[in-house]
Amino acid sequence: MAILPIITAPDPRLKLIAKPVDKVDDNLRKFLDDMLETMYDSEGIGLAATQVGDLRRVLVLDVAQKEGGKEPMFFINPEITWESPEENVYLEGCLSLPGQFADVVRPKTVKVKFLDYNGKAQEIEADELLATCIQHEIDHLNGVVFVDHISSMKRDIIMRKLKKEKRLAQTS
Ligand code: GNR
Ligand code: NI
Repeated sequence: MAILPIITAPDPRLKLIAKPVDKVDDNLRKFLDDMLETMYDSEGIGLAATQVGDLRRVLVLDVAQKEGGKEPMFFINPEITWESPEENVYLEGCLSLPGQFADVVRPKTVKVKFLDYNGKAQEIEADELLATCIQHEIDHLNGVVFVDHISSMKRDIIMRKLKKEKRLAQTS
């Protein structure tokens, strides 16, 4: 197991489009285990491969984390097959935009098909926080971050803060 460095914005690698995985093998499972360890270490509830500089279409989630017991979930080649017309607003954050938060509107419920940790095809219906988190992570695989869903004025304020923080971190 290993903790992987997380890429923070602005960084061109966060805009890359991930490529589908063609085989679920031990090499991929080792990477998924490392992603999960990285996510827990950073106290996140989700992590997409894009955030650790890898272009495979995989993500890990654990939205139960805050209530105690661990409930890791692994999604390989996830695809949203249905979105509810009903929407929901969540105050979102992102490990790649540290310290930044904004309200994001998304479909409240989605159906997602994917391959699981063993390479078996699955389809689930996700609601509320799980639905928000899955959509946030699939966005990462498509080079999209949560601030791409908010007004350009709010996005500019957040991106300016992140650029300034990076500049300060480099020159200190
Ligand atoms: O840890 C995270 N919390 C979170 C809160 C609300 C909506 C989405 C998220 S995902 C985020 C971890 C992360 O950046 N995943 O890409
Ligand atoms: Ni994120």
